[in-house]
Amino acid sequence: PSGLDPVQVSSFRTHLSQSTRIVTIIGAGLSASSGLPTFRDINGLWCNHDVFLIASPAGFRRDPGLVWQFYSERRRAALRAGPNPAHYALVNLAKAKPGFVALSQNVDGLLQRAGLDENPKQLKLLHGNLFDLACAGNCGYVDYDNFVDPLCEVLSEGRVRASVMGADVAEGEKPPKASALLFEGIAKKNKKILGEEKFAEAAPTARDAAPLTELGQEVRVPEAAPELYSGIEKAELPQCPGCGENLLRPRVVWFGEALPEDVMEDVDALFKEEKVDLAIVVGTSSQVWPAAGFCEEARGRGAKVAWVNMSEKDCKNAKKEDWVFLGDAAVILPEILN
Ligand code: BJW
Repeated sequence: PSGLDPVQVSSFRTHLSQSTRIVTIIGAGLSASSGLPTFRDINGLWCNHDVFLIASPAGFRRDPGLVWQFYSERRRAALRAGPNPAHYALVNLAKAKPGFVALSQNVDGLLQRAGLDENPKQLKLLHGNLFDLACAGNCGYVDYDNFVDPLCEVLSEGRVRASVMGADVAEGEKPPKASALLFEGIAKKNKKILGEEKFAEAAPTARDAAPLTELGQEVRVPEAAPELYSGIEKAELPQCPGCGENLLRPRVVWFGEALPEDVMEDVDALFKEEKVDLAIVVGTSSQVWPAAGFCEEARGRGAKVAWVNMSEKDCKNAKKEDWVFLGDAAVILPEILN
């Protein structure tokens, strides 16, 4: 039992039953109960990594081996996991409501495996998919639904250097991080762009990341400590069969990269519509843009908003008229949706 307030659940369900256009904004918390770590929680994926060493084009150029090791582990973990009751609750809702659409930041394929990809209009993948590969250059080669594991010998299970996944760090000890170096470079640049005063006011995440996209230019990744290199040669990594010149990369959206154009067109069209009845924000820390802005876009189209999250602080943008359901999405969604 979820322990939710029955009055809240009942008023939500009444509104749900009257809603036709329903938008869900989805993050990593949806798959937490499937055993996949989230990004920013205490034990999350970034815990032992620097975001920009892994999830940026500059990070990939710096050490594609490190990035590929990280994504190989993620592919394996996602394949071994299965959809949980939260995924199935969303799929059931999608079947009952043709106007349902999921805007998902997740790349793990679990919503598709639960059955949501039967209607492509109902699933928009904002940040790509771990199982699509693309040329890291410009040749345009894409390999969809590639579930091969390992993709090459050097990416076999167990070959991932322990330090990459943080496993060789003794308990209570901090893993080696290049963030000081990395952020120093980025921060210096931002200070120059923003000016001392604005820089001091900016949130740490915005100080570190904003110029990546706001100015449409890339941050140079400074040299990181030697222990943060994978030591893997490019020749050992998956090569693009399209051009024979570049590496393949996971077709996910990294910091500083634009979201897929077709997906953004669909999202723009959605928020130009006359009316959205209901927005449900599930398992996201709402820190990453542009997805972080979608809830307010929906509100601007008249939507009532519901939040489903383990943490109250991640519902900080909730207004007093919103529904806030705190707890595990895998418990809450089946209760409130089906
Ligand atoms: C549970 C639970 C349970 C746990 N039940 N809940 C404006 C201001 C400042 C910066 C920017 C800005 N606009 C853009 C930027 C820059 C940047 C950005 O947002 N930076 C921020 C850090 C500030 N954005 C971008 O760069 C984006 N691109 C872009 O804007 O392009 C513009 C452009 C146009 C033209 C040319 C060029 C550019 C791209 C963002 C890409 C993000 N990529 C990643 C990696 C994807 C691949 C991969 O998976 O590895 O996407 S980063 C990572 O964060 C991943 C996630 O999808 C994303 C969101 O994370 P999410 O899902 O919210 O996870 P968590 O861990 O943060 O939260 C989990 C939540 O679940 C928590 O709330 C828990 O409490 C909860 N939870 N268990 C319910 N059981």
